[in-house]
Amino acid sequence: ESVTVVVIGAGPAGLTVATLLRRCGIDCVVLERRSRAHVAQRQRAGIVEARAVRMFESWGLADRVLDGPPHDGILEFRVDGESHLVADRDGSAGSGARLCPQQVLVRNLTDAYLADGGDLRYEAADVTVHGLTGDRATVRYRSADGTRYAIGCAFVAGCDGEHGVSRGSVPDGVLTAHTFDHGIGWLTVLADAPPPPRPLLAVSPQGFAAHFPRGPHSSRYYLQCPPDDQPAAWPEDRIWDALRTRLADPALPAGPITDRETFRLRSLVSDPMRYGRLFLVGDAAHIVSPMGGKGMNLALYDADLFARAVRDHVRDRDDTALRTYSERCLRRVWSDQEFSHWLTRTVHDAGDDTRCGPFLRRLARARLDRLFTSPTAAQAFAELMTGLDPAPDR
Ligand code: FAS
Repeated sequence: ESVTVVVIGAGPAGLTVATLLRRCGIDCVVLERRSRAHVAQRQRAGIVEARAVRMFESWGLADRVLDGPPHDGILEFRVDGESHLVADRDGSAGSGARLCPQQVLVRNLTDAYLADGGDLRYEAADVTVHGLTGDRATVRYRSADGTRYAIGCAFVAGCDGEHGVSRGSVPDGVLTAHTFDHGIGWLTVLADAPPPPRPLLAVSPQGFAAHFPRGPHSSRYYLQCPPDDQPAAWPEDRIWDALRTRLADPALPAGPITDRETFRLRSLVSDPMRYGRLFLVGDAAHIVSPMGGKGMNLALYDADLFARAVRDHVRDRDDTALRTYSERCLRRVWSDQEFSHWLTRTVHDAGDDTRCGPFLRRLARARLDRLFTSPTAAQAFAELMTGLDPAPDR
């Protein structure tokens, strides 16, 4: 078998790459380790930022792949129970963010890709990558019935997330991994409980909490916890008590909890995001803490750049975009890492100062005060939330 691109992974990155390539008439195969049912139910991100919405519009895909109401462009910060509404729309003409849960986007991309005749193979096991610096690469895998395949390709899109095989296919010493650990834990909870009218970030002396919409009848909550905490330390009563206290909302309605997990807030950036014929896309290249909702949106950004670069190569015999892919993606990655880091420190240091001390707590409070009172600071915040780059890609 031989195709132009083999895509490893059918999450937001892989399916966006594959769907965009199909739009360009470029042949590709998607190899996904898990079943379609498993991938379709994985609930994570909940907002497609304005830049990504406009990206899908530019490909004529927005109506097919984006569901969910437009985000009204307002975030609520609740500091010690006091509410502050902050715009996260930058005022530019054009579509704003959409409250489209990640699993809905993934399902719609899957349908669009298959409807366009896309080749998507689930339960592809033992994927390995070969010949990345040769004339053609080869991707090998074993299908669910045990048959072994080898696919020749011009490019491999490593869209297999943080624990995939593609980044590991790069020889030692080529990639630099930049990592940061905030020393902060989060308990994240999904519940069939009424969503808030808008995303809510709460700062309290007991620690950070957040309440985000995840569809018309679901909510995602975050609760700051010790970095090594486990879900078992959080029985339902404790979860709802902590949320009502930190969100300063004693009447917060509860609901059946459908998922709970704990994780550490940390970041990872792999540099470069390319090795020969392998291009790393999304979480396979970078991890950002969910603060600011940038993880999935960065995956969509990378996917768009990669698909356009392959289109330029195939249609125009122009490899400029392939050569600059890593540099251009990393410029955006570091900008979003910085924003997420700033927001993470601000909303955590401003609350519980047992972790950071009173001096850093005062700095964080000053940053919030500036955000709530300075139109310039608010505009800078809104620009970063939309993902719209004031200085278009170089
Ligand atoms: P993914 O991990 O989504 O997809 C990788 C795919 O590759 C998976 O389907 C996997 O099965 C497959 N795969 C792995 N190894 C393979 C192999 N060897 N062979 C074949 N296939 C393989 N981001 C936001 O923007 N906003 C948020 O609010 C947000 N909240 C989050 C909450 C949680 C609890 C978590 C864990 C993440 C959150 N994220 C959020 C980040 C998250 O959404 C990721 O950024 C996003 O899934 C990245 O998409 P992909 O790069 O496609 O990686």
